[in-house]
Amino acid sequence: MKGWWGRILRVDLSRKKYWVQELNGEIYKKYIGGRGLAVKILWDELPPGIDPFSPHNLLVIASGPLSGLPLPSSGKLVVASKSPLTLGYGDGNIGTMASVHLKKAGYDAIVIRGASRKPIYLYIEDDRVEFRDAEDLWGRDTFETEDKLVKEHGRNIGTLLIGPAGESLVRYATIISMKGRSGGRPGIGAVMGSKKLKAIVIRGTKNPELADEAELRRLSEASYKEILSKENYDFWIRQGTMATIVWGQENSVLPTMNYREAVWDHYEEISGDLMEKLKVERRGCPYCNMQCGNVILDDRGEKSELDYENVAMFGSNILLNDLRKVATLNKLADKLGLDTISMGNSLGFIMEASEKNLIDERIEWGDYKAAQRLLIDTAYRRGLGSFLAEGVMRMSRWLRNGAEEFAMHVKGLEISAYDCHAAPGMALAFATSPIGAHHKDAWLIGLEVKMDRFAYNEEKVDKLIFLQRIRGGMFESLTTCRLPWVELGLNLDYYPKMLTAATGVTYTINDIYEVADRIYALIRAFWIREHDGWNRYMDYPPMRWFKEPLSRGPYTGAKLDLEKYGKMLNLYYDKRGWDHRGVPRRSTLVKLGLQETIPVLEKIVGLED
Ligand code: PTT
Ligand code: SF4
Repeated sequence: MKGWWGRILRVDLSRKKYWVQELNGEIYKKYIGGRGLAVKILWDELPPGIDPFSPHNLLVIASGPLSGLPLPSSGKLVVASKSPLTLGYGDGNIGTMASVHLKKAGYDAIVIRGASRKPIYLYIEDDRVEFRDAEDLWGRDTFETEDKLVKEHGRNIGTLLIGPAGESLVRYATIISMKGRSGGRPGIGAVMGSKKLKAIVIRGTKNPELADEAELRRLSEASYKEILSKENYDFWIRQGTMATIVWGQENSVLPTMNYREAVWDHYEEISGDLMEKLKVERRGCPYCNMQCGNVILDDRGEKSELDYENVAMFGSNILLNDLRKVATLNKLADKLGLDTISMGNSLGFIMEASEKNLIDERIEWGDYKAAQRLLIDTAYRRGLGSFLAEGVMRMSRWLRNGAEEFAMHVKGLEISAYDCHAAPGMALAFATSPIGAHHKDAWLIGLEVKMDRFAYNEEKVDKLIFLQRIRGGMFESLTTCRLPWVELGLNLDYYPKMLTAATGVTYTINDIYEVADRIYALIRAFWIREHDGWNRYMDYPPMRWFKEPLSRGPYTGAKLDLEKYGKMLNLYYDKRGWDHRGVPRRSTLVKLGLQETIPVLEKIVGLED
């Protein structure tokens, strides 16, 4: 096999055993790698209905045939599990040297089962795997932990680790690497914590055999060069994702006051333009020549790496109009190992619950001190922080009295930073994202602002499926960063060509679409299997966007239309070959070669032809 190793490292933390599983080429052809490999393993091996915190849950660390190779922005990895936040399929994508070292160590993926009784970390060096004591690391933040591991093992390693939030099983704890890269929004860090696994350290020294090295080198040189030649390269290097603050304001999608509004008078105080003036450093993921990690000093003088989502969620969404203070909350989240989007969302939710007298404590909008305290208390599950650690869906069910209408999530995953009162297509993108409300699979809003904003039409559905195939299917299984294509317009044709040059298997873009559709249908089957009472309303965005119109900005009065949304959702299902309950049809499953799901789904929901 070329491009892939055909080897999965299997680790059992309960028995402190490991072994290597050899896989044949068929599974790789069908799923490519990354997310595809992860969902196939989770579907095949997880006992249905398990508690995500039980030792039976699996932690899958999966690379793809292009990740970790010297190709544009390839230093990425998928981390996946059954999510403790959503109880469905959960994954995240993290930029990390662990991607490069995993490839060099000779594995396509690591699959971890069981749980240790005491804190441990894994040290993997090619074929050698050690279970190391982590008592001294447990309780430390992610930055200290990284420092300690580097001191012990040297700089030439890749790390994946958790902070106090993962240890305390905060349902949206993430995995952190390289002091500030984060992955696994749906609580993949908490799964790692439930296994008492503080860190994974990888060092690899080998190179995989590639089908056509010369061609891959040629594609690599050409694509790196094309990236540098792009018109908006300089602006990207200056602002990265932070340019989205001004864009969000101009297009009325900037989440404001827990997604009550979509514009904010103080947006300039958290903008990319201001960030540029404060910038002290730029960072990024391995093998990237368009690095987008913009670092400023926070209000305590510490370096903090900003991205749009983090700033919008800790800025406009909670009405905190000071970029340095926002940077402090962001830095704390990285150190503690909390997802910034879910944390910012949970803060917005609790501020609104306080305003509506649904909780005893008074927490004002924009209260920086309270936000800081709550963030730390969440990571350690202290007092009200323990409530926030459950995420907005669970908090709202507990509070009742209308709280569910302003709990901004889909399927339990908090919405990322785009208001959708005036963006039905993006609302559908959030609602049908395979991990719950995340923009990663389809940032439809970028296209929707150039279309008829209020249309619920076929064009939007087609574009949504196209984006899901490319972003959620191709990039998540290759596994490389999608931003060279999304932000700078790198020619998409490079990717099937690189895939073919690496593996020797000929892939056209249509072959990749088919893999993507297979991955989507299998993830959907996983959700249906794991969720009692699956129904189409799990594919709906929060009620706030249907019921409470915007009261400010160019789209004052805008809200979503329930009936039109339902029709657009049906169209989406039809195009995917799913019935109007959101269940893949038998014929679709057969066409995609997912026969193994048929008896299971037949028994749970019954299948339509
Ligand atoms: C991603 C989500 C995002 S998406 C952001 S900012 W973004 C938040 N970043 C967080 C952070 O930082 N610290 C923290 N404690 N929590 C955070 N939560 C949020 O997590 C990220 C970049 C970005 S920055 C984006 S869009 C792109 N995402 C990609 C993706 O999903 N797939 C892919 N093939 N390429 C991508 N490229 C870009 O990567 P999740 P990262 Mg990420 C600090 O993790 O779970 O997928 O959620 O990994 O290495 O930090 O790179 O405006
Ligand atoms: Fe990482 Fe940004 Fe480069 Fe993507 S563009 S690989 S997120 S630094």
